[in-house]
Amino acid sequence: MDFRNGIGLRPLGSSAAEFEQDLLSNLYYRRGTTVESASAQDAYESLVLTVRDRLAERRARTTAAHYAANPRWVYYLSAEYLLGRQLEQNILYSGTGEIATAAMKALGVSPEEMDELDIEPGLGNGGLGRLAACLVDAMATLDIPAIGYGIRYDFGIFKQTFVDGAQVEKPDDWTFQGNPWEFPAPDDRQTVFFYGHTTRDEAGRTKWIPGEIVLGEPSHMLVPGYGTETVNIVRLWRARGSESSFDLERFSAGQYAEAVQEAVRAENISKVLYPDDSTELGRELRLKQQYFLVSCSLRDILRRFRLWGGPLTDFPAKSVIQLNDTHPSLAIPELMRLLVDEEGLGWDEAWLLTQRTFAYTCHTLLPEALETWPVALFERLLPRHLEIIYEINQRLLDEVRSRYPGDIDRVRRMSLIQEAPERRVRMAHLAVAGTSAVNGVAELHSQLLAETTLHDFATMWPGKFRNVTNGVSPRRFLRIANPALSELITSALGDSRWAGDLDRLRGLERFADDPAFLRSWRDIKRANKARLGLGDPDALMDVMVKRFHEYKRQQLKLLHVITQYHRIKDNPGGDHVPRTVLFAGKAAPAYHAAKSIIRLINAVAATIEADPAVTPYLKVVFPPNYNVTLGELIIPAADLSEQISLAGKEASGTGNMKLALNGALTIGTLDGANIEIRERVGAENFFLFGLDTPAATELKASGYHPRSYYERDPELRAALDAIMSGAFGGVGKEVAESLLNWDEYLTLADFRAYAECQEAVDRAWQDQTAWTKASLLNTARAGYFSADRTVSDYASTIWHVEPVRVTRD
Ligand code: B1N
Repeated sequence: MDFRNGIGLRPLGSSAAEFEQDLLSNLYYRRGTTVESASAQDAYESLVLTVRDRLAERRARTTAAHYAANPRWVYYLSAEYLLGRQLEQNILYSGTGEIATAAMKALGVSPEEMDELDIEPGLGNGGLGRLAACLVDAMATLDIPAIGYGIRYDFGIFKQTFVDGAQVEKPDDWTFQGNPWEFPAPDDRQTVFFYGHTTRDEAGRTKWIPGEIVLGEPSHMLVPGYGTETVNIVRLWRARGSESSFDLERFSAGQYAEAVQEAVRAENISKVLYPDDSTELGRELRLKQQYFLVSCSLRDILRRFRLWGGPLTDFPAKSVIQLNDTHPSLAIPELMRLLVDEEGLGWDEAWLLTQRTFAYTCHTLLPEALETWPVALFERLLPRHLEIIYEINQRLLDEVRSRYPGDIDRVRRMSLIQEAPERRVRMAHLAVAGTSAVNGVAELHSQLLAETTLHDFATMWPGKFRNVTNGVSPRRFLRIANPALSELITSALGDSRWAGDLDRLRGLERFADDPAFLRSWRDIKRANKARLGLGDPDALMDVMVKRFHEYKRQQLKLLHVITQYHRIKDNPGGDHVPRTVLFAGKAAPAYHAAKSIIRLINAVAATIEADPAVTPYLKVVFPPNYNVTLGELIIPAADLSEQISLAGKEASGTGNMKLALNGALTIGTLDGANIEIRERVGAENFFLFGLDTPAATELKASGYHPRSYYERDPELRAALDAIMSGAFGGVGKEVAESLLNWDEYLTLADFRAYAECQEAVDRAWQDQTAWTKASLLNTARAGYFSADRTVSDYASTIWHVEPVRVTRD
């Protein structure tokens, strides 16, 4: 028998009886229990193992096919992955839907009950983390040999609760019952150095003598492709104390706590996800996390490369490493260190290999989200990397000086080191210098990057800069999240190929004037609202779901809600369009302004709820703890998608895509991917308002006075006065004050245009047939926003990789 790579494995049965047999066997032999005494958790874990085994078998074949092909691999490095629940997706992808349902029935458990026990790994903050999950899903779907690398945080993104309307954070101990989806791989553990100093040996090679040594232990989660045999993985690193971190001498002397102190310190590195999203945070432990991820992953990538045995000069031909923002950008000096110090390559050769290996995706334009780290911290934590960064910088600035003689200011601007007010390393500059491709995440964003934030680099290296517009998984956000609509689409199009080829949704356009079809479409939306259970399913469901940030302008939406409340109060018998306004999202725990907005929303919701004259027309709901799972429930129920950031601030947005795909109409500014959504769904099916980027820039430059808008606009004034006078339980005065005195994101300047646009929304809603047609056209034309398209763009323009098909035998 040939035991290599799963060859010779007994294939797992595809009948219901065989699936039940395997489930029972898992219950008995892996859970050690019987049907009679099995708990729901036992049933769940046995089910997971039974599904997982089917994917593990595909994984073995994938590995065999990949090694045989010896391809160029994609390595995706990301500090965050928001994978969402695994069970339903893995049942779908493994094609075990029917047999798993039958087995659950035989066991006396329901799919809903099993899903409830399937804990979402919240290893990310928001869009950036969910994008990573959508991209690895699409890479597997397109048969691209790829590994995602990340950190296995013990605690994921905090759980949001409300106490008196204020956000209170609770820890997310997501593995308290273990994680049955995960495969530990302790054999592949790596050693990571921190602190210490550098010396030179007789040959002149630099050696790093570390002050702390930590182990990185990997485990992986399976990432199956849809409609293919490929199963890729996400490999997650967990920090552990090294053997020497247990102090036996102290232990013997009875100093038990002191004996494990070092191990505890080591394990803290992967203890918790930092809950900041596009906001500033410069903590030492975060830099340690970043280096931990990078060091473990690069050693693993090199280990895999050595299995093949080719010369190091072929490393870039066999590996492309995509950096998900600057969080893993230490990979650049780390690869230089490995090539120069450990492999003995010359600087120039190592630098060419490094640049050819890496590509960098930038996800922001906000200055406070561009990472910089104090030089002093670097010097202590990563002394050798700082030397390497200085060397990279010297060569970079030599090039700048020779290209632009005498332009001293340009040298200062482009330096990897910011000098004042404090010396700091600019990670985005490092990422641009050390890669061969830099991309933004929507057309406008990529253009603004090249014109503003990274302008000097784009001028010097124009060929490096690209756009790759984001996308979302059609499986998770349509097929799984919206089963009723998926069925309707499948029956209309004749088959379900759209889920793997989203442009096929175009075929729905021929139903745009079919009254019976439109009625079914509308009935499903109504049923999705009823399923969500927040507010009257016949009311317009107006949805704003995303992290809380002033630039996203939840406060603008809130000012409109207060205005609507006043209009209803002033005209109780008026012809008001009933609306449920849904907010959901978390604020970074230290972001006080964002938390104040949350608290004010909850206070306004309570005031409205207590007013029977208003409740027939207006309801504000704010379900806590927005995450992937809750998104899958809310998004299919939305009629209106709020994408109202100040133009030029939202890099892309991806919620905007998920909502349009589910037939919500967008009310939005010309920001991020909104622009591309509008172009594709058609201007007549999109509610556009507000300043565009040049107008916003000009208004700021010419001196912006928010108070003048307050003084000129009676409804705006009434809304702000109500807050200031304590109409909402005395809550939120700081929100109003900040808007009146500062209003960094031009909320008041856009208020009137927004309110008028919302009136256009109300008018459009009165004609339900026309609305439903626009809804259908949003779905039909959203195919471009599939993550499959995004990945195929990366593959052809940046990665230059080819698919490798995995066959059944
Ligand atoms: O990345 C998403 C975009 O769709 C959003 O527009 C963008 O805001 C988001 C530091 C970030 N940019 N930067 C972050 C996250 C965590 C962190 O610690 C920054 N997230 C985005 C996907 O491209």
